[in-house]
Amino acid sequence: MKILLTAFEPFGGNELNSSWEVAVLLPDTLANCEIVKEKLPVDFHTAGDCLRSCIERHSPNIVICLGQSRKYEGISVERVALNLMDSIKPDNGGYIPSNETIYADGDTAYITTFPVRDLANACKQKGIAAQISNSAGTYVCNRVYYEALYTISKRHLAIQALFVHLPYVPEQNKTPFVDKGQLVDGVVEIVKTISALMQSDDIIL
Ligand code: PCA
Repeated sequence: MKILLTAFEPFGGNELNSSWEVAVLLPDTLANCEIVKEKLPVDFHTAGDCLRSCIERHSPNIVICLGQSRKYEGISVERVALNLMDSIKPDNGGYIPSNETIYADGDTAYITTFPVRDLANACKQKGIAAQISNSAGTYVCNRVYYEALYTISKRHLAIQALFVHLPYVPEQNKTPFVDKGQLVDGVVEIVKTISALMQSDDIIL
């Protein structure tokens, strides 16, 4: 199986993005999966197209998108993507959307088909702080998650997608932060759990 794993470039004046710092430390193969990594721009106008072309180029079975968020002290397994772009801060291109729909022909929201509670629990069982989140926000991470779930739904693709938000890493000198190794272990646990699910009959594509 092939996993497309995306993470983001830095944004909002940060020199690093914890999602990419963690992505580069993940192995290229794990639990019978090949992991292909791609860095996405923090740009409302290009991030969606970028994600979609990564899906077309790599034909993955699974898409896992990582992003940075200061909202939680642990790993946040995101359940929902909203058909909405709304921000008070600019993206890296200087754009500030206000209450904009992403796709007029898209659902109000898409929900991942992955069992988010099981994935958060898999992390917790290894002593890694994790929780479910029912909103990936309305900034670029949500934009990318929406693109993944919209594309899968509209094209009837046999792919499943998940978004995972990570807190800062200590090198960023911001709070909340979690040790890089712990975040890597958490994402590894999520990949292992997903791989086991996909190879059992528990998820029917
Ligand atoms: N976090 C932002 C966008 C890029 C990132 O890493 C977000 O939560 O929308």
